[in-house]
Amino acid sequence: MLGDGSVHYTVSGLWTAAQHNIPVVFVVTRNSEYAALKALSRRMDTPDVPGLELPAMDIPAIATAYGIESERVESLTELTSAVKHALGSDQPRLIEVTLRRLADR
Ligand SMILES: Cc1ncc(C[n+]2csc(CCOP(=O)(O)OP(=O)(O)O)c2C)c(N)n1
Ligand SMILES: [Mg+2]
Repeated sequence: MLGDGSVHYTVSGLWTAAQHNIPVVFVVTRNSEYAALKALSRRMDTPDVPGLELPAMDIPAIATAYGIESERVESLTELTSAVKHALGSDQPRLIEVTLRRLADR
């Protein structure tokens, strides 16, 4: 599992999984923000840090570009079914799950 921001730090993992056909299931939580960094900035009393929004990013398309089958799910039921399907596959897959943003913590 990785966040929609963190996926970019480790994007080469998609390439490795595709090249070696490793049946990893990547589950990406999509909240369209760097929530951890927002929380950190609040804790450090540095409000209005720029660049912490991640709008309009098509992460399943990034997986497709690396040759990995992918899908986007919107509910727990869809996620459960997608993960079960992916775990039964002998190929890597990426599932993006859309999250509701929680109140600022
Ligand atoms: C290579 C690397 N760079 C920077 C960080 C610091 N870091 C920890 S969490 C985070 C952002 C996480 O954002 P996201 O993946 O979208 O998860 P969210 O907090 O939104 O759930 C960053 C930059 C890190 N852990 N590793
Ligand atoms: Mg995020």
